[in-house]
Amino acid sequence: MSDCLFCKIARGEIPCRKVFEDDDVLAFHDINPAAPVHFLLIPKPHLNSLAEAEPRHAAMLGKLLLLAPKLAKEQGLDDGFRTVINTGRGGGQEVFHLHVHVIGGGNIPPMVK
Ligand code: DGP
Repeated sequence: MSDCLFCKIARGEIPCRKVFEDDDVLAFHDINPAAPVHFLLIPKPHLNSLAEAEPRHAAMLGKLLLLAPKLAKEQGLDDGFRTVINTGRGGGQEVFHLHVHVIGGGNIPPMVK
């Protein structure tokens, strides 16, 4: 999607503070961090949200989830971290390119009890 913000970041047209990149995915620090460490993991190919994921996306989704703990550890989050995938307007999603938030390093209260 040519006018998608995260596609532009993935193509290097908008700068970001990169955490990790390979052919399939990009991880970069969130511009508005909710905690001392807050980065986003995105697939490079455009997908609006988790609601549009299909069986053919299984490997990509698995890759994002497996990278989260690896990159969290590299960012110093030895004591744990939170992953969030906001999905759709009702889920608080603002950028409609699937992304996994990885958040930690501060006082993170439980979201659900
Ligand atoms: P969400 O509400 O789940 O769609 O979160 C979108 C996140 O994207 C939000 O935490 C702020 C972040 N964000 C928005 N624009 C930019 C940008 O241009 N650069 C970076 N690094 N992050 C951005």
